[in-house]
Amino acid sequence: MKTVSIPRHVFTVIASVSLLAAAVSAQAANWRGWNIHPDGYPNTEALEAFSEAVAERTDGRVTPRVYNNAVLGDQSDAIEQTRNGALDFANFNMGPMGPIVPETDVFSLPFLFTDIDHMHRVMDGEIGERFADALESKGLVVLSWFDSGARSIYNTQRPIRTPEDVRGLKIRVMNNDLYVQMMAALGGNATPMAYGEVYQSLTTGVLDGAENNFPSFESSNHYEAAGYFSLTEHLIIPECLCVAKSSWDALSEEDQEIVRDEGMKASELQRALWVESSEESRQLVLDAGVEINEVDDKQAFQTLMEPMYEEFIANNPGTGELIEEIRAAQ
Ligand code: BDP
Repeated sequence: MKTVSIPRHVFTVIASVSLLAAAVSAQAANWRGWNIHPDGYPNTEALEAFSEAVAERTDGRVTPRVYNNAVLGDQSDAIEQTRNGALDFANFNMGPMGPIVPETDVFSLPFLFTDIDHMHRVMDGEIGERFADALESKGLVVLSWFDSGARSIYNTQRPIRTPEDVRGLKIRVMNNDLYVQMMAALGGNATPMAYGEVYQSLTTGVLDGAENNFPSFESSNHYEAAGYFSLTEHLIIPECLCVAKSSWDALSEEDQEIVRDEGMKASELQRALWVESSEESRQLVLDAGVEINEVDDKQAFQTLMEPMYEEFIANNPGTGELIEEIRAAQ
């Protein structure tokens, strides 16, 4: 057999070319991003602006792409997929985050924040950093916090003015046991269900109602089925723009800085768009014939939900002080 001798320098060249190729491919990260909302929703716009800016500023080393309408799975699945690096980034609500990162359960306590500004003060400060650390220890790097307004109850049956009006209604909630407790406190029956299944359940009568903010009530078309929107405003829940820890760790320091900076900008954009979109959606559903009512005695709702706090604090030692700190940031 004839042996061909290859000069040593050829090996060196081949080795360095393949090293280079490996380095380049390790750097070119095609990020897949999960998004539950449709085109045009404030969060979608912010995620898209983030993706474009990151691709541009990293010269294509990181190319994020957003998949809308939860096509990559429902929210609880997507949280797991992002934690294990199957997905690279996402916008998550802290409601369904609770079962995975228990520290975030505190946000699912009704009437915790008095208004959006209060929520911003908490999330943009030192307390917010503590939550970011908790998420990071579970594999999610928080770039910034998004708004999701205040959630109110809507249904197909009647306006909710007092807690008695909730009695017996089947209300869809997000995936977190605290919401089951919350609805039970009002005498309603909570049904945890994936967001994407709610529309049909409302139209077929499997559900009487659900609870959400105006932009989601509108963009999910739930308003077509549920004609009564009652401003209970019982939950103000922050959302994160999160990156999978493994995707984050694979970035150079320079790229991490770009991604973080664009994450912050995405949140500024989302918050600005949120204000406009909430008003537009309110008007749109009103024009479509939805009856919107103020709830004069919110205290009545709050009083019934208050025992949730005692139980929560008893089950989660240390949270009493945290709740006090959050309230003090009012
Ligand atoms: C929307 C949130 C989204 C939730 C959805 C829901 O932005 O993250 O999944 O409500 O109710 O307002 O499931």
